[in-house]
Amino acid sequence: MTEEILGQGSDESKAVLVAAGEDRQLPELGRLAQTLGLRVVGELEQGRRDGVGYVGRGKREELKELVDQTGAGLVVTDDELSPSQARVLEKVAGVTVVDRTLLIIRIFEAHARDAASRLEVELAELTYRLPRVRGGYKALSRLGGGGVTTRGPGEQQLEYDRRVIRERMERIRKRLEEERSARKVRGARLKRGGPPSVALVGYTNAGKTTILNALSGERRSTADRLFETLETTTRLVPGGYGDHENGKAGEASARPDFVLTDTVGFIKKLPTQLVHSFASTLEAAADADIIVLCADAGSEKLEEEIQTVRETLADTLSEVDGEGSQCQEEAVLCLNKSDIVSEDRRRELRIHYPESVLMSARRDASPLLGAINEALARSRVRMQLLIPHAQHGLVSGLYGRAEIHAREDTTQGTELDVTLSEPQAKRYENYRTA
Ligand SMILES: Nc1nc2c(ncn2[C@@H]2O[C@H](COP(=O)(O)OP(=O)(O)OP(=O)(O)O)[C@@H](O)[C@H]2O)c(=O)[nH]1
Ligand SMILES: [Mg+2]
Repeated sequence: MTEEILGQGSDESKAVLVAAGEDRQLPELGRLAQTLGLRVVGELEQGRRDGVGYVGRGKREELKELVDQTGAGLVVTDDELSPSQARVLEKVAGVTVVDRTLLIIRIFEAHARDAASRLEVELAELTYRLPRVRGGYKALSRLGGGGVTTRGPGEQQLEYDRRVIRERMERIRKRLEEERSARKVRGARLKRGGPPSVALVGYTNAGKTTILNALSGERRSTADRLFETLETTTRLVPGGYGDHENGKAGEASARPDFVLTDTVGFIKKLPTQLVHSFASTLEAAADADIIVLCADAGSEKLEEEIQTVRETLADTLSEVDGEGSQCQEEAVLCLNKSDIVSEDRRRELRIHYPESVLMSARRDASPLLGAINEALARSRVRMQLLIPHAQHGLVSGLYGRAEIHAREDTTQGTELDVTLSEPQAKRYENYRTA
């Protein structure tokens, strides 16, 4: 696998990791490296980041020694490097230097399954490559970037290369934009009068796909690798009947169907070039009636991972969806993989996250089903609206987001009878007549 992706000899499967600065994530970087089939043979860190060479001069010398000792063929840094930092580090270490951004881009590339994800990754890579064309940043060509960077050193050639990259980026953006519009139309059609929707979001490897599989009977690929899922998938979760302890079958315990969407996982220090790749995840989250935030209860950085997901959702949504879209908070916090945490820790988690669902999707995902149904029931609000003609945009905004029971155009504006999810209802509160 390594050779396939890195296109190089055996040495380059051995990597030394380097992290500098306050926010260091060496264990996670190690897992990212392993996801690409690399073997971690050494680690080095420093509390301060150096502008010239990522780590200071002394550490750079240490790095050189470590690389020589271990026979590593690759240095992987925990942060994105400027082209000149990469050159400095490469010169000292004498081997290829790959930064966190390129590593994640390569993982996305290896895991992209559908045409849209492939285009997203290509766009991310071109965005990464564009400012690095001049320097002929070695890692790019050696890691299979090839082509454009290796063609020629001449100034004219460089200009030509940049133009080619920009044109390709433009074409990809257009294609993706078209796809996105089509998706929106499709989504709106599905949504009108359709079952309520639930988006499953969370840190990478938290178990989102396992949950989707458990609840929908699907068999999508899950693996103990980061970024296993890159495409959003929506599946119907049939409601059927709940347990009938207190009622006759078919009575009030009937559960409604809902659609569940599995999404791309988030990660700390998400490369900005890849934000676009999360567009459909973020759209799914923005359009869903409720959001389920799924986290790995066994993770040592549980709280940090939950926060990362919340922040990434809030920060990137406006970028992807433009103004006016707002991010809702999760309705359900699901702490998954309870089977791998101790009884003590489970008790602690129950105290710390009293509202959460602590469960193991591997064993039994039904506790989540109950929580989702309750949240859905809470989240729907029926209301009558009068929207003045001047605010007509708000009416079209309702299509795809609301169940519309009746609509009438009057001289004052548009009168509507709708059922909305709670966050959407807040937006329309000013126009409510009943
Ligand atoms: N022990 C245990 N492992 C679980 C549980 N749920 C999921 N896993 C494992 O955790 C790993 C990741 O699960 P996925 O469902 O692929 O996680 P994901 O959130 O979809 O990950 P990405 O698609 O990479 O973002 C797999 O090896 C699963 O088998 C659980 O309840 N208990
Ligand atoms: Mg997944």
